[in-house]
Amino acid sequence: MTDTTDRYTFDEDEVVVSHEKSYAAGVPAVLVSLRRGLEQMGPVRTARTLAKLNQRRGFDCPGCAWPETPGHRKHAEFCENGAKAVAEEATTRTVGPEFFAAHPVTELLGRTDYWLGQQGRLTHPMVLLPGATHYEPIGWDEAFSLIAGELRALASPDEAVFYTSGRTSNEAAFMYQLMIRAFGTNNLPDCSNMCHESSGSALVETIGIGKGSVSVPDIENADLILIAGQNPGTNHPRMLSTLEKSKANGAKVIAINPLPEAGLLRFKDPQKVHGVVGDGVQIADEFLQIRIGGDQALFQGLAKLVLDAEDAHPGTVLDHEFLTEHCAGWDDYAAHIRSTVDLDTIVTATGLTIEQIRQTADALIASRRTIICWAMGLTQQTHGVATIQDAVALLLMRGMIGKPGAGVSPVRGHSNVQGDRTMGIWEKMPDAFLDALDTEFSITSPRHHGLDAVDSIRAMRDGKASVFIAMGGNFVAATPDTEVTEAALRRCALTVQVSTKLNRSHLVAGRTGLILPSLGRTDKDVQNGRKQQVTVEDSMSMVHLSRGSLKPASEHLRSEVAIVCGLAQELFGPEHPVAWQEFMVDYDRIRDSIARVIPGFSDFNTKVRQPDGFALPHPPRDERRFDTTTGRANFVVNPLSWVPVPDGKLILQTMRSHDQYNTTIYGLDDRYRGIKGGRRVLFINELESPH
Ligand SMILES: Nc1nc2c(c(=O)[nH]1)N[C@H]1C(S)=C(S)[C@@H](COP(=O)(O)OP(=O)(O)OC[C@H]3O[C@@H](n4cnc5c(=O)[nH]c(N)nc54)[C@H](O)[C@@H]3O)O[C@H]1N2
Ligand SMILES: Nc1nc2c(c(=O)[nH]1)N[C@H]1C(S)=C(S)[C@@H](COP(=O)(O)OP(=O)(O)OC[C@H]3O[C@@H](n4cnc5c(=O)[nH]c(N)nc54)[C@H](O)[C@@H]3O)O[C@H]1N2
Ligand SMILES: [Mo]
Repeated sequence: MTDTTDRYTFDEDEVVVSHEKSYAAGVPAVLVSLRRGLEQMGPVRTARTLAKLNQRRGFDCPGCAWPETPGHRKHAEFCENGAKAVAEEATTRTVGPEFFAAHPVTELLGRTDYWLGQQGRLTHPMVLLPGATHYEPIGWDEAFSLIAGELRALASPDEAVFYTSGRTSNEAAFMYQLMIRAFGTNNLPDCSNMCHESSGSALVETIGIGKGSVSVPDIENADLILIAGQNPGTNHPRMLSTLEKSKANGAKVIAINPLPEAGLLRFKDPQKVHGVVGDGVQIADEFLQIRIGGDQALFQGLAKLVLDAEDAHPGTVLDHEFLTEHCAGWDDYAAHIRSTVDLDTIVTATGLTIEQIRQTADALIASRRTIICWAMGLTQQTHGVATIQDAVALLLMRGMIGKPGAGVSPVRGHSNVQGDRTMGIWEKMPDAFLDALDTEFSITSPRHHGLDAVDSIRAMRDGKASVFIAMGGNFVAATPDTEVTEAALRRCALTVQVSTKLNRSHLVAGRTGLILPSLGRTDKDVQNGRKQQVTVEDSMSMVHLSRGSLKPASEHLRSEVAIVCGLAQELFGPEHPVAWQEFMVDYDRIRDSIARVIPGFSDFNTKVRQPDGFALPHPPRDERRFDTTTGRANFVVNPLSWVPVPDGKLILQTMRSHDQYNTTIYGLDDRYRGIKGGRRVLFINELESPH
């Protein structure tokens, strides 16, 4: 899963393997959430925290980007893994100056990611000075002047790189990108580069906006839902409650996955009587156990069968009106599918039977409202963009976008990763955004594009960038090619990590390393005597408030907004056109600026105070308008890619265990897969590969 080299110690004592679970959630899920809460925070804080999770006057769950149910919220609107995410953050354990004095960095490097995370919340700004063996405390002012000094010493602002993880609030993200662009660079890599980047690329080209087009009520009212390359039981457990409603309303669910994941098979809602005593609800009606990397073949094969059906009964299968009025490239696409798709190859590439593929095509043809959901099982394929574009084509053929109960649903990961992009965390924001930013703040943003995560690593490796600043996340452990990334960071003059918890990235520092401890989602944020609240955007473009309420782990923590504004004041001095101090003490002021810069946010402060917040505009969903190069929804012709396997070879896939959050390890048990006491496991199918 994460680190595989012998440079790291492993946690395992004894790995115990038992049977995998055939259902997700249920009573054990409740017990596990309570146990993790009690271990980390004790009874009072556990009760207070879980009561506020995802409630209207509470905080947004830092677990995932699945939306809250609009209207009525259940008393406990969270899941086992949300509770674990909260326990991880709201823990009462702390890591302060004494800890760093006792543990040299070289010793910490030998610890596992699990051990590092278990030590507790960071409490003080810390610095690792050139040549030093230990981190030592540093004041905030001194830290800011150190960073500003290094930034000002660069030959060009493009020699600095500013990373963002997806938990950063809209307000912090907006101020952060403003500071970076006022400084003069677009070097804004983010965790999305490793995550749903391919969804964004595929969707912008096809429908003109890189976001999903459905809402929770759409999912609840669909006829047919395809769930491809996603494991909601572990990663978006609240999605299972929504799917349960879809099923009650008559929806058919087809899961497309090489693994029979527990949550896709059966779900026991621990908040309902039947979830406690019964067998739970069967989620997937059909399970297509696809070969790894075979999804594009499946989608093209389905397109072929849908076309064949149209040919057999002209005018009855395709949505000709939608194709004529709203689409471009259909004729070329249809010709491509007709002339290149060979069903024998599709069967080989997908590992499915022709009957399974035909039944799926029949379901698509019968459905009046179809949604396709997907996540990392598609996005992280080398041909992910093409695969997603072929999935979109299947929907477009039948007019399944911009109407209730139908559309595209890339299910996002980090709880505000979508909002961060909306706020301008992207290395290639369009000029319209930059123009509006410049007008609002009287600055001049650079127009040349910046570096994404991989190009940032290359630039640091090659000595072309030498200051690295991260707003959250764990860059060395999350990016591909750990060794190269570590060497790249060590080459930097300065690395800065704004973090809540200790992780490996703190131990792989540049000549000077800084750790700046920040408030998290659950913490109370008071600026200038006034309690502040932040906003987030979920996977379905709903924007709403989040208010932390817990006493912070230390008086030295600062909010991400305060850290950005404090650094900007030091970097730009008092004469700067941006009123950093005023934004720092009143987040409503930030929202007023966002309202003027970003389309869809007018009256932001008023609208976001409505009970469920508000939905951002989505042209394809709202009015079947497609802001693409052609002004229409585009069919894109992609040659077929799949992964042929030579005889005697197997394909390896990786996945998250049930007890981790990206690089954060909550524990060593994966109860859904029947593994206890270890994470470094290799599952091998005893059946010989048929191909
Ligand atoms: N508890 C918990 N929650 C999380 C996270 C976490 O780590 N832990 N991470 C958050 C983040 S940032 C994200 S992006 C999401 C991730 O959410 P998911 O995308 O659901 O996460 P993965 O565990 O990577 O699941 C990928 C699924 O794709 C399947 N798969 C692998 N290869 C293929 C393939 O070739 N084709 C198909 N069709 N399927 C394939 C795998 O078997 C697996 O079920 O979860 C978010 N929520
Ligand atoms: N090995 C491995 N690599 C992966 C993945 C994986 O599952 N395993 N998943 C991939 C995916 S889909 C994604 S999205 C990326 C994620 O990449 P990242 O976002 O960089 O990684 P995370 O593990 O989510 O980051 C965890 C760290 O964020 C910090 N943190 C948590 N909450 C806050 C907060 O509120 N504020 C601040 N400032 N810091 C906070 C903590 O210090 C914690 O150690 O990783 C990708 N790479
Ligand atoms: Mo992600």
